[in-house]
Amino acid sequence: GTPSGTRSPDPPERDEAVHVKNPHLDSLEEDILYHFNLGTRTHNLPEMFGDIKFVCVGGSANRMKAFAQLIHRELVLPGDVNDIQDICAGTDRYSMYKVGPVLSMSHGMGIPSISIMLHELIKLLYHARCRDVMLFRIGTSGGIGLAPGTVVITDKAVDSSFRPRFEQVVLGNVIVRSTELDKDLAQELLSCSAEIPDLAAIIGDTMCTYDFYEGQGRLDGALCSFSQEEKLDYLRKAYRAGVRNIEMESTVFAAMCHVCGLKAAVICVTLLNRFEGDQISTPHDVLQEYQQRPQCLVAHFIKKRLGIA
Ligand code: R2B
Ligand code: URA
Repeated sequence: GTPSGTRSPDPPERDEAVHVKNPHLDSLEEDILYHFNLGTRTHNLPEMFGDIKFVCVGGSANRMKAFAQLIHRELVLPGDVNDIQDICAGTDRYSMYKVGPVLSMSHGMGIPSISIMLHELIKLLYHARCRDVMLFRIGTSGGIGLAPGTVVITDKAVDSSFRPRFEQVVLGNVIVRSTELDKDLAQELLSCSAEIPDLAAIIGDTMCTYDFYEGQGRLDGALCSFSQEEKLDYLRKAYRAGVRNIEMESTVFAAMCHVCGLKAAVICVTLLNRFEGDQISTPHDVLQEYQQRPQCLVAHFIKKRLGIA
């Protein structure tokens, strides 16, 4: 594989190790994962995390706790589901739960929040010497031309101009990174979805924005500088470009996983059809059930990979 010290723009050759792309890291005497309240001196990361094979991330801390409990039940692990502890309890930035080979972690809302979390998560997997790790983002989104409740497995994560790229400002310059995701993994997830009753899933492009309101063409924010017709025009253009849902983290998630040699997938349920409106008016219990759909799909995938489904 590529030595971890090179600063190549290319992804590493496919091997199972987790790569960090930072020549300075190995000269650190101690690496403090500040937002996790973990560190290489204070914690034995290989012992705590070395057996992780599946990492699932999602915006909300409660949802990721529920996912950890679901995995605990589905994998029939020893111990009480109610005893699962937040490993990041020492900080309220993120929540982290480990159940067997599965790590379930929250990332907050938006690119800056998930980006900080991914820097520290990828370093954690590297320090723990994990191998063969897959990452999943399970989340919510606004659908374009789909029945609410549809699960979208992302083909390409695209920016607000429908380009499969993520721009990061580094020392005042813009660096562009590819947002390619693993096509085989997306297909495998789609096949899994067919085995779950009443779960409609498709593969499509996912648009990632920096805002929930104006940034997603909503007419109901505190500010709005465009008309209903202009909004619909933009959503129609997105649809024609292949976009089927809109959320706020997929491009940086895809870009960082790609550079570090991690297989990754994005699975988001649509809460509404944006051609029909902007407000999320669906009853709470229906939304709760929608949000379980990506969790069920990834749980089923993990069970199949582990040979227990
Ligand atoms: C989906 O839902 C959140 C906004 O409501 C955001 O984190 C996202 O990507
Ligand atoms: N999350 C988003 O980012 N947009 C939506 O419309 C719904 C959930």
